Amino acid sequence: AWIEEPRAFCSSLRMNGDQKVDAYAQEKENFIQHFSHVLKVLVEDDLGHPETGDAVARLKKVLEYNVIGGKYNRGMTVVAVFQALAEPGQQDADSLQRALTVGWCVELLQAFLLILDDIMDSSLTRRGQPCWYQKPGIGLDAINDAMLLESSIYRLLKFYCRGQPYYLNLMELFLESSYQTEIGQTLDLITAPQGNVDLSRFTPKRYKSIVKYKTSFYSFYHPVAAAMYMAGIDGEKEHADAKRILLEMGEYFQIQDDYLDLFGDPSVTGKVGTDIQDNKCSWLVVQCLQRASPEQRRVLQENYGQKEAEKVARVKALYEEMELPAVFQQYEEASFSSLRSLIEQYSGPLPPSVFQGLAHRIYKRQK
Ligand code: DMA
Ligand code: MG
Ligand code: MG
Ligand code: MG
Repeated sequence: AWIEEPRAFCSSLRMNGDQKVDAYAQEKENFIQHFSHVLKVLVEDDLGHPETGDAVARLKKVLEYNVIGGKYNRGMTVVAVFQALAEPGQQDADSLQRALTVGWCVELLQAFLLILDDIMDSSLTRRGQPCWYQKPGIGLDAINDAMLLESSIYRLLKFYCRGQPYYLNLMELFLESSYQTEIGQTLDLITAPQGNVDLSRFTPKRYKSIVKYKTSFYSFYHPVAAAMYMAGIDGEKEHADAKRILLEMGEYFQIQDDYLDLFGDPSVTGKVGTDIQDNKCSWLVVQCLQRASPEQRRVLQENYGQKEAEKVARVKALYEEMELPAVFQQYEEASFSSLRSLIEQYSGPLPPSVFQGLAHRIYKRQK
C-alpha cells in the first residue's frame, strides 16, 4: 500500500498556503510533545540513582539545551515519511510513537554532531544562543556531553524498538551515518588547516566529497532511510534510488548553508558565520576561485583564513564585487529544477511527493 497515495507531507502538498502552514505547525507541535517521553525514558528513572544521579541530572540539562530549539526538519522527516509509506494497518499508536522516537534519535544525532562541530569550528552561537561549549563552566567538558547524547540514541532505540524486525537495520543505519559524517568532518578539517591558506585545495570535486559525507548522508538519506526500514522497505535498489535523490538534495542544502554563513541574517539563522576565518572549503570560495582574475586571487590569498574582521570584510567585499550572491540565486533555481527531474527518474516505488515535500521545505530557505 505504500506504493499508493501518501499522506502527511503529501496531504499538505494538496492544501492551499494557509492550510499547509497550519498542518505543518500541528505536525511540529505533535513532534515536540513527544520530547517529554524521550526525556522520561532517558533520565527520569535514573535521576535518583545513588551513584549516577548527579551525572544523569547533567545529561538532562545537556538534552534540554542542545536538542531543543532547532528546526526539527530531520526528525519530523522520519515521522512524515513513515506516515507516507506505511500501510494503514502499520500505523497503530505504538508504531507512531516509535516513529516519533526514531525522529528524536535523529535530532539527538544532530545535537551530538553540532556540539562537536561548534568546538572544531570555533563558533560562538547556535540556534540563537551561545554554543554549549561557550557556556561558562562547560568548555571542553562539552565533548563528553556530546558523547552522552550519542549513547542516548542507542538507549532510546533499544527501549522503543528492540524486538521490531527493523531494529538491526536501524542500529546499523545510525552507526553508519555517524561514521560517514565523521569521515566528512575529517575531510572538512584537513582541507581547512589553520594558518595555512592553500587556495589550490578548494576544488569543486573536493567540495562535493566533503559535503556528501559531512551533511548529505545524515541530514537527508538517513531520516528517509530510517522511515523506509520502519515501513518494511529494506531492498537495496529502493535504498540506492532514494539515496541518489537525497544526496543531491543534501548538496543543495549545504550550498545554502555556506551561502547563509556569510550572507544570511544571524538573527534568523541563529548562528554567526565562521567559514572565512576558519579557512573552510566553502561553496563561495570555490565559486570565487573559478571566476577570479589573478588580482582577485591575490586579494583572496592575502585575506582568507584569518580572524581579523577587516580581512573577513575584504573577502566579503570581493565576493560581492564578483556578484556571487547572484551566482547563488541562479544556482538555486537550476538546482531545484534538476532535483525535480531526479525525483521523476528515481523516486521508484516511493511516492514522488515524499521527495518533493522535502525539496519544498528547503527551497529558498533563510535559516
Ligand atoms: C555542517 O557543517 C556539518 C555537520 C556535520 C554539523 P557546518 O560546520 O557548515 O555546519 P554549521 O554551519 O551549522 O556550523
Ligand atoms: Mg560549523
Ligand atoms: Mg563544520
Ligand atoms: Mg556552515
